Amino acid sequence: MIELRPEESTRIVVLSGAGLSAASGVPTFRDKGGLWEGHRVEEVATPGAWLKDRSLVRRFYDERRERIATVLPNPGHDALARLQTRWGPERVTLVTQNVDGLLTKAGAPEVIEMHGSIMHLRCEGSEEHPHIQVAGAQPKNKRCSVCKSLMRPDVVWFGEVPREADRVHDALANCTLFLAVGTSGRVYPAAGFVQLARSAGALCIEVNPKPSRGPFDHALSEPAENMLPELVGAWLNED
Ligand code: BV8
Repeated sequence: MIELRPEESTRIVVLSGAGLSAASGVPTFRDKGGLWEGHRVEEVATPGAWLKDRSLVRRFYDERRERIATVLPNPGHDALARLQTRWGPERVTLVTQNVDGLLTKAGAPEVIEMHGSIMHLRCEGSEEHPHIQVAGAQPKNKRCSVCKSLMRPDVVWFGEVPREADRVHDALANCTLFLAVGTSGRVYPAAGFVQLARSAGALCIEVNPKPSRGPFDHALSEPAENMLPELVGAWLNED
């Protein structure tokens, strides 16, 4: 365990990936083959797949959403939520690639869901039109209340632009500590965040039992649900 006592002036960016939710029972994308019904995520989570076979893509999200609706945050989510609650969102920026909403469920005041939310649908015609919340299977042929287009999962697919990029870049340019938790570092632009943090002079730490071999100063090869409570406990002087 590294001896790290962030002082008052520390500004932290935490990037989380599927590994943060693994202990909650949400399967990751690339461990154990990471296939869904023999499809690679990159094939199903795309606008082309949606246009080609909406029912296949709806089934992909319905199955994950129904599973996610039954799981709870784990001690890793709880630790990040406590850290941001105590030190405030100005000092602790939580950016997640996950679409499961578990950091918010754990009580984190402000989460940047850069890949969207599986628990919401949006108009396939315009992101500006009203989004709706769903818990289980997506109602078939649900239409936008504004333009009557079909609704689609409110997630960022491959080939689509991630959310709140400017806000994330601003946080990375000003951070002194960058923590990547449970991500394989395969998907861009998230995989490039460590480089941006390094250029800002931040100390870069990874928490992952299988280090991604990105340019981190420290690789803590421990599961997030064990490591994060330990790190945050020490930082918040929790006994
Ligand atoms: C973009 C939402 C341009 C959907 C996701 C060709 C055409 C178009 C684009 C591209 C292209 N080729 C490459 C690209 C770029 C592409 C990309 O990166 N492709 C990859 C495959 C090479 N990226 C994009 O298309 C992005 N958009 O580039 O737009 C642009 C960009 C910026 C500005 C302007 C324009 C959009 C990518 C978003 C795709 N949507 N999700 C959904 O969820 O269905 S990505 C998907 O993968 C999830 O969000 C997931 O989080 C993410 C990344 O995976 P990880 O989270 O890292 O999960 P993984 O399973 O890989 O790893 C888990 C890790 O956890 C492992 O390392 C494991 O060891 C560890 N672990 C396991 N247990 C634990 C643990 N760690 C800690 N504790 C544990 N207990």
